[in-house]
Amino acid sequence: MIYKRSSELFAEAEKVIPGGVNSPVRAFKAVGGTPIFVKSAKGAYLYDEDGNRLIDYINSWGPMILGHAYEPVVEAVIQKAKLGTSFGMPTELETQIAALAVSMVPNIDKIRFVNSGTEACMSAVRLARGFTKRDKIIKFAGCYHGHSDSFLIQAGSGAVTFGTPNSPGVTAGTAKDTLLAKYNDLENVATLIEANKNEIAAIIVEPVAGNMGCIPPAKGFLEGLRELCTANGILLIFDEVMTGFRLARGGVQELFNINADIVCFGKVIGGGLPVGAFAARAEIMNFLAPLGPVYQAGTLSGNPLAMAAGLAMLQALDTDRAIFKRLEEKTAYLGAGIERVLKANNVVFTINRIGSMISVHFDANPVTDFKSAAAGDNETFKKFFHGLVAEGIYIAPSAYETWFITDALTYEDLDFTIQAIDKVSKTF
Ligand code: HOZ
Repeated sequence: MIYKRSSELFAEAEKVIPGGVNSPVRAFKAVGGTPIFVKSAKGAYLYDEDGNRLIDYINSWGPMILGHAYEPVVEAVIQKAKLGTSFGMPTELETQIAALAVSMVPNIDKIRFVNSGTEACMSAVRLARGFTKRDKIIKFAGCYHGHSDSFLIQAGSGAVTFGTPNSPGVTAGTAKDTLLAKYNDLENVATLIEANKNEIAAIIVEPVAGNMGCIPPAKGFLEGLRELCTANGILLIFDEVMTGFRLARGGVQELFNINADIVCFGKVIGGGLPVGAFAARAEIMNFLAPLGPVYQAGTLSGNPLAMAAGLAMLQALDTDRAIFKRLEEKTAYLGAGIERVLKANNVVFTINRIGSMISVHFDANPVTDFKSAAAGDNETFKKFFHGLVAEGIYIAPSAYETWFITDALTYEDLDFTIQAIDKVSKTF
């Protein structure tokens, strides 16, 4: 594949945008080379500025669960745009998407829309602090809840990819209120709670981690967190930015039948437009301004184009009740195929998979937390990544990211991908 135009565009971008990108994980720093500039996308495919076609396994880091340029979403946005793009006043559309989301997700009465997953998690923590009148939170090493100050402590995703899991710029005062626990280790969480009795407002967790590769919760982990929270007056926040409306209609709460106190959304809920949301039962949500004392706001929150895209997406997922099973089957097929060819080529690997999330780790040991995720062989990952790009397949340019499977992928696409992985892994 030729990347002449992408290289030129990247050189231009670097002059006026730090690192040439508006979000660090796009910059290829973990794998080397030049970011690919996208011209357009349709269904399961990306088309770049050099005229190459790539099968897409990032899908905008999750939102495009039904494929790129999904017609009902595109049409909804076009129609809304003709009526005005932002008012800073309430619209009926906001109530429609809120009502639909509340009907799809268990255990929530009210939802507030924001503009990103970062905003959702940041606001959820503020709400939890206001509600419990406590300051501290527990987060897990390798979990990523966006780039807000409280979360950039041993964060996953781009933060760890670039070696800055604890970012400069986060004050010591902020950092001291974020306690760090080990994912899938309940004893560790219990010890932290004991050492900070009556001081912890919330435990925030990706109920299926997706920012150190895909790491499903160990048996009993989420149930244990629920029990610890209930016993200690702590709110349990599920960051379902990746998993919400993806692993099940009602997200992980539905999938594992475990109730969180606050749930955060992003990605799929916006249908590819910038949308986040956080939701809870009324008792908690009524603590938000203008009803309650916890302030949270946004000029573009509930923006009509974003709400139109999100509503069209949720309606599609609500209507097609077979979608999550279909996605799971496609992902299982892909996982089994990758396993077969990597084994045949004597590659050391571990595959983690749940629903339509999957990650390939170049290490023989189980990947269950940040430490085991970080043990993967990054040199092999680099060869894997560039080898796949050369074959017309795009995965995330970092070993710490999850692949997101879209329903637009055909079994022919999956077979093509498995064959490409066979070819590439012979060169390791
Ligand atoms: N939160 C996304 C998945 N790790 C990455 C998006 C980004 O940081 O650009």
